[in-house]
Amino acid sequence: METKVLIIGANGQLGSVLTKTLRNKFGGKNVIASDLIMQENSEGIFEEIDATDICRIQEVVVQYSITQIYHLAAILSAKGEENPLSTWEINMKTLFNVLEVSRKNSIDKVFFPSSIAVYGEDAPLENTPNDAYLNPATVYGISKAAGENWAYYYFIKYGLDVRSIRYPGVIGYQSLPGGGTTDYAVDIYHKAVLEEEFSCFLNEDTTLPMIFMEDVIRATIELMDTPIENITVRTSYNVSGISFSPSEVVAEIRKLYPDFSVNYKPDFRQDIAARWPKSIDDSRAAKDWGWKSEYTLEDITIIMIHKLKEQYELNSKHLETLLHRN
Ligand code: AKB
Repeated sequence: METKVLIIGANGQLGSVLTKTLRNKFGGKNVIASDLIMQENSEGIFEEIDATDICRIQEVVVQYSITQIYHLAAILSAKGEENPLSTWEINMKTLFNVLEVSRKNSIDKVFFPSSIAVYGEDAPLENTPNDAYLNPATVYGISKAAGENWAYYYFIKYGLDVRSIRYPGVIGYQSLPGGGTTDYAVDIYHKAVLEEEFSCFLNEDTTLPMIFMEDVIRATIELMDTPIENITVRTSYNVSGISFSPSEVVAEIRKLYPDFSVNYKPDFRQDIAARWPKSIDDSRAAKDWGWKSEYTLEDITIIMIHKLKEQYELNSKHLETLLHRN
């Protein structure tokens, strides 16, 4: 049977890039992007879906004879703390809806992203093992830890092939993150290219696990392509890219922008970051499906600066053309 993919949360930081990759892989007509609203520049097949509405998910799944679902919609760590109960409600309800529709429609494979946010102070925070104790301190982390267990439950009880990765902070030039504790690591590159001062909401020495967009997309596809018998982790796989602190990324950026200026104003996100791992042991992913990250901080910095410069120059040329059109 032909693979037909539904992406829920396709407008997001990862969703927008993953949608393009999956369209290249499976063909445009076989990948249905969805989110709360359709964006003006949206390309390809798009359906508006509020994932808290199970009937709407069911409708789209039947309409397109969907065989795989990527459920990327969630409220992230920092934003989630503004309203813990509604974050829990949204993150869990959307997951249950996806799991239930998938079970009832015999969906082949489901992808559910988890996060390094599932860990807390009781795990070793250096080289954190896949099966370390989980005591998350944010509602986002609690919802991801619970989600991992529900993924496991649906696999054991119903044989639903749910696969998951604990994403580190994702860095990419293609899209912007929103509401996360690791968002600074994208914003900082935008400020550098715009030659503006950067105000960092974390302390300069706060080391966190991060991953480049190209790596995280490849990890997701590799996991989804892995033969079912090789998958031994049914909660979620640790996947590591690189680890760095704000001061380390600043040092890299200053190799290209020596005058780049930064001030540190740690806020509530510092307390979240302080309880997260500094580095991740991803040996289970390496063993089961050959995972290996390909980008260093130096690589990421060079690519981010180059691509963002290109984008800002293109945008200002486009603006000039628009201004002088009449
Ligand atoms: C966040 O900062 O909340 C996310 C994550 C690490 O899951 N980027």
